[in-house]
Amino acid sequence: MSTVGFIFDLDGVIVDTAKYHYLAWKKLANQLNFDFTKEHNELFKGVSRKRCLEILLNLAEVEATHEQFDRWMIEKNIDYLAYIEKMDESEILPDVPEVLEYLLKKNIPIALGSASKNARAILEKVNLLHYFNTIVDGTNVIKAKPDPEVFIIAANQLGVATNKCIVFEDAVAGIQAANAAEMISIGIGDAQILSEADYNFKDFTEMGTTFLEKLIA
Ligand code: B16
Ligand code: MG
Repeated sequence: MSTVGFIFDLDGVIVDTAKYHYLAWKKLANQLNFDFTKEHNELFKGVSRKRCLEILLNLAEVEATHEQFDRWMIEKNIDYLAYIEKMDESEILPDVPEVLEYLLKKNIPIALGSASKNARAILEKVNLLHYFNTIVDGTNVIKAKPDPEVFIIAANQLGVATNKCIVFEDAVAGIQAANAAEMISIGIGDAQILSEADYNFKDFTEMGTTFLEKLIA
């Protein structure tokens, strides 16, 4: 059993897929005659697809049958996947490959802990899949963040004690999930929004290997 394990969220930590979620949700919102803005999209970060649609329908004050709801979920995902299809390595956020390479060289186990059901396909598109010892995503998890389930499953699959896991997250619900799992939480993004995190960095360029060494030690 390795002493420590690292768990990465996907959207907002490894790649910025929020912009594609935004475009796909906006298209659906237009059909519902609702003006979906970037501020609305902030509410969707780290939140499951189903919950996003529930929030959108509430905002738009639209009622849907089960069949309609399911159809909109599928339509949104088809539009989103069309954007994902065009992704490549240029979309990886700064210094992510360097951090993954550093951990790999030190034989530190790495997991993905994401709400997305498209996580594996995205990692394949940007050519990072091989770094991950395990992928825990929206296809394996019942309880969404801020529930710690996703990160606890990841720790178990890595064979690392939960209190020896370090989580990188860009969403408040994700930081809360990591804290609830008693893991070390690292906020990537706005430190004010992610104030519940144990540590904060704007992005990985700000972090440096000295900090990683300290965490591993
Ligand atoms: P999908 P993360 C999350 O990814 C996104 O932040 C969130 O906006 C999205 O609704 C969710 O994945 C589900 O994505 O529709 O692809 O299953 O931040 O948990 O990596
Ligand atoms: Mg995220």
